[in-house]
Amino acid sequence: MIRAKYLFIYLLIQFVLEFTYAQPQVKFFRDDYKYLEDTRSFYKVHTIHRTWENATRRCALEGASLFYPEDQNEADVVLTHLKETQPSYQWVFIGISSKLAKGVFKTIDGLSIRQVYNKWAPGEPNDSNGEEDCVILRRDGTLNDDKCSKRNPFICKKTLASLKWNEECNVPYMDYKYNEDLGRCYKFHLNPLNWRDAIDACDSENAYLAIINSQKEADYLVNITAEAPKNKVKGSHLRGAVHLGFSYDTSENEWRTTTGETLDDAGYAVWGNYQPDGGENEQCGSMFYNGHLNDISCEAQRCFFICERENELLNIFSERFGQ
Ligand SMILES: *[C@@H]1O[C@H](CO)[C@@H](O)[C@H](O)[C@H]1NC(C)=O
Ligand SMILES: *[C@@H]1O[C@H](CO)[C@@H](O)[C@H](O)[C@H]1NC(C)=O
Ligand SMILES: *[C@@H]1O[C@H](CO)[C@@H](O)[C@H](O)[C@H]1NC(C)=O
Ligand SMILES: [Ca+2]
Ligand SMILES: [Ca+2]
Ligand SMILES: [Ca+2]
Repeated sequence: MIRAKYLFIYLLIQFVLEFTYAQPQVKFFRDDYKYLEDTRSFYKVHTIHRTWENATRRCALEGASLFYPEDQNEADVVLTHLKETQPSYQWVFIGISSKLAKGVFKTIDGLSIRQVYNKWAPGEPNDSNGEEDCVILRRDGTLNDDKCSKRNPFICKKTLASLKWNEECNVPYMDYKYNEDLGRCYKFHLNPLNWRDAIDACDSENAYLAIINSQKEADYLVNITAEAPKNKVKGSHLRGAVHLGFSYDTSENEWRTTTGETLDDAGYAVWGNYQPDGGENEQCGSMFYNGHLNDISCEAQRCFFICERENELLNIFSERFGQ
């Protein structure tokens, strides 16, 4: 009898441990990334061609990194995926370059190319004209050094092991915070960017540059702006305002949100004193730290910004669980 009891407890503990450790992790990162079981990683083939630097940056903004094959197996499975999805692509930039030291090829995470897949095409790398520091992977599986300033397609990669899931906001980005009253998630970005790059940064996170739709939302954005550790950020950037998702529509002669609404229709149009005041030099939107709107340069001024995201609980549920 006593034995049976211990056995039962033992089995119960085993069961709990099994359940905790062996719980299958949901293999979902974002709907634009494809999971490949062979390498237990997610990949996205980017069709907008970019320079090597910009490709690297874009992957980082998506919370991923510029793909390079770790070994023959990964080169094979990713090339198969590339050929299936983009049959016409001849090559992609990969996360290997010799930008730091001529002739010394390193991965973006600092490994020597000798430690990873390194099947150069015959005669490569040849550093043609002394201008080739960035590596491309050709569809035949060979590598070539090429100019970093060329615009090429590229692939971003995220390993399953590095995936963290923000349950409240249903995103793989832990720094989005849910606001219950507004039913939205927000992230205060502490890396100052100009307005256009801020648009791109929010887009990279499947979010959008925040749009104020009510006084309550304005109050909340003022609060998260006040709480953000802004003073810890060094370097020159504009202080006192954060970018928001509206700009001047020169064909309509009107300020409109990035979703195409007038500010009044969107639900908030409280400008700061004497704003807008910049004329042609300030055709993008921002908010002073007190919540009042301000026109700002689209390119010249870097400042903090806030991304916003609907929760889309049901969509994400079906995306993650394939229903
Ligand atoms: C690269 O990114 C920068 C900053 O986002 C942008 O200004 C530039 O136009 C981009 N260049 C190319 C070639 O895409
Ligand atoms: C060097 O490599 C480039 C491709 O990056 C190729 O177009 C060129 O013909 C090569 N040059 C020589 C001299 O082999
Ligand atoms: C903003 O913060 C103030 C003071 O902490 C608080 O009373 C108020 O409810 C907050 N407003 C919103 C919309 O979060
Ligand atoms: Ca070459
Ligand atoms: Ca909003
Ligand atoms: Ca202004």
